[in-house]
Amino acid sequence: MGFDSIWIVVLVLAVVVGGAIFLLLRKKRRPEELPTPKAIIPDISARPKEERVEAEAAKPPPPVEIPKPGTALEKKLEKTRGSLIARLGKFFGRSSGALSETEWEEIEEALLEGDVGVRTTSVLLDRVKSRVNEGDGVAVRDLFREASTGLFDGLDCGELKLEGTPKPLVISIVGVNGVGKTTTVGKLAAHFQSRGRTVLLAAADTFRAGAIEQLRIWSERVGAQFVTGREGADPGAVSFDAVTAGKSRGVDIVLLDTAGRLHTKDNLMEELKKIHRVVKKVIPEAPHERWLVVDGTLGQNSIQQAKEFHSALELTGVIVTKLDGTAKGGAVLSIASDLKLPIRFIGLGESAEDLQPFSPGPFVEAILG
Ligand SMILES: Nc1nc2c(ncn2[C@@H]2O[C@H](COP(=O)(O)OP(=O)(O)OP(=O)(O)O)[C@@H](O)[C@H]2O)c(=O)[nH]1
Ligand SMILES: [Mg+2]
Repeated sequence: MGFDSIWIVVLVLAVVVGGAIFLLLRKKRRPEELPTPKAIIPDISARPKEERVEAEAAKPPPPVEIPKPGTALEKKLEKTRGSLIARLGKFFGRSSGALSETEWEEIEEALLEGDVGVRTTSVLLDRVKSRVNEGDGVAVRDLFREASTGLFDGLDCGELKLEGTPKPLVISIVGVNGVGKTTTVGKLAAHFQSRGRTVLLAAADTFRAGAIEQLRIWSERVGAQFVTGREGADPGAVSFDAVTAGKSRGVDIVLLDTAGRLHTKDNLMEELKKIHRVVKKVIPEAPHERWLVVDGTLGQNSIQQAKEFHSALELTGVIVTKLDGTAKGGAVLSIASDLKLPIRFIGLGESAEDLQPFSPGPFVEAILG
């Protein structure tokens, strides 16, 4: 091989090696030639259903966004709504058929923590799961909304129809101490008066110092009539006088504000039964309505309480108060479905206008976002 030929070989080698290095570097620098994330995720739509379920379940959930409250009710129920959505929100947009067993368990846990209660949680999950089999494409949120609203089916919730009711209509307000009975009586007076009805308030809590004065202030604030005895007077006698006065004065509605605390719970139930017996001497069908006030911040603890009142007094409705400051609003679902009692009103604050007739649809909408 001559000198020239060696040079030619060296040149050819240099061109080949240089070209190879150039190509290698170029390849590294071209991100578009890397497989795209889309290409990494296999197309699951073409797979059989079982595999699809697993593959969808393996996908990371989208981040949970708690939407800003839109309606006034959403704003008042913000704590309940926030805590439910924080736990359940990541499932809401998903297709119900795509949830794994672990995810269903997570949903169950979230409902229990939201104070929906063991029995109602299992009723809800049964309903939702039975719908899943019908069509696996329905969004989880829609199924829960439907199932939750369904818990109130057959219950005559919301404000009382006042047309054709007896005169006076006697409503007894009962509940343990501090749940908001007196405040609710005041708010109810404002509610009925704004609907053109005359109202008389009876201070039948003569046990607690200050209770009579508290109701008197409410009666003045909302412009309702007021009847009471002296402190320590017999609550039965006060109620008798109030219903008698209501009848003779021709008022539309008499509201009885009763005590929440006595020496024992048995004493309390006996006193309430006695009040109800005594007003029957004036109007045999009275008290026409017996509404239990429960404190919404107590969550599931109020269910047992409500059962005891119901078995002693045959309640006709429930009012849940203080829902404005609690994350336990989910308990409203089980109060209705466990007790099979209509929720009449909900309390959303301390002033007269913070009482709303309860309506299942808007309530469920407000807590599920
Ligand atoms: N945030 C809020 N507070 C409420 C609500 N309803 C009542 N309250 C407050 O709860 C406290 C107790 O209310 P009361 O009406 O005195 O309760 P009660 O059941 O009559 O109490 P006793 O007569 O002692 O048995 C008061 O400070 C009320 O202002 C509500 O819906 N929301
Ligand atoms: Mg009171």
